[in-house]
Amino acid sequence: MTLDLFADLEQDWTWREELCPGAVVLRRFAMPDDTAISAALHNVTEQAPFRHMMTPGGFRMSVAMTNCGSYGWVTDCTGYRYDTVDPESGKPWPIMPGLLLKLAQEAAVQAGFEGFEPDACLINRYNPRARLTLHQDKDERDLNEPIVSVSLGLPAVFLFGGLRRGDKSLRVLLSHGDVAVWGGPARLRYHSVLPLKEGYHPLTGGHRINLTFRKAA
Ligand code: MD6
Ligand code: FE
Repeated sequence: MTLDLFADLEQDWTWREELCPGAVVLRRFAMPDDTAISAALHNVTEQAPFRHMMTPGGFRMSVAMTNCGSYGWVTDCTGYRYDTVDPESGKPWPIMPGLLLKLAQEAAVQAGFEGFEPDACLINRYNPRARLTLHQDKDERDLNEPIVSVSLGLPAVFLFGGLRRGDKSLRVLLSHGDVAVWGGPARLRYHSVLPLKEGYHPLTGGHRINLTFRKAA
């Protein structure tokens, strides 16, 4: 009797929410590893600190960013690109920690995308009021590959739109440990993150951290 009770409880630690064909949120999927993920991220940001990049239009991004993996996403006055080198240091981006790679691959499989081999992990850090304006992710070479997005720390409202800029969007609250995976028919959907509300989270303090794993090259 007791054993059955535990078996039921153990199935409730993560659950899935389909947003639309090709997009799913695996709720709390990253939570069991959160402290180890945080330690791995500190190691990365010691080598490649967070910085506020400039958009091609000349605006300083409110979200601070860095990368790990063979390729890093960068923006400057010349445009957006993936680069093997951190422009701040002139050195390759830090290696993608094995724990992060494994997490991204397990999430991709759970979402129905087999054989995902990410070579880029963009790390976003949100302070209160930081936000991400409406965009599509289309700088990757093979748009058949999904994106795996891990949220840590303070929650944020994610707006998940359609294939055209003006399409109506879905409001999704992304909380600590949630992993969103999208690809296939959802891969080019517009999306944005609303300004972060102030708060405190035991793991990240006053921040939200988001990791997006992609196959860039
Ligand atoms: C964020 N994420 O959640 C920003 N893009 O901080 C993204 O822009 C994003 O979460 C593509 C796929 C998943 C994402
Ligand atoms: Fe995006």
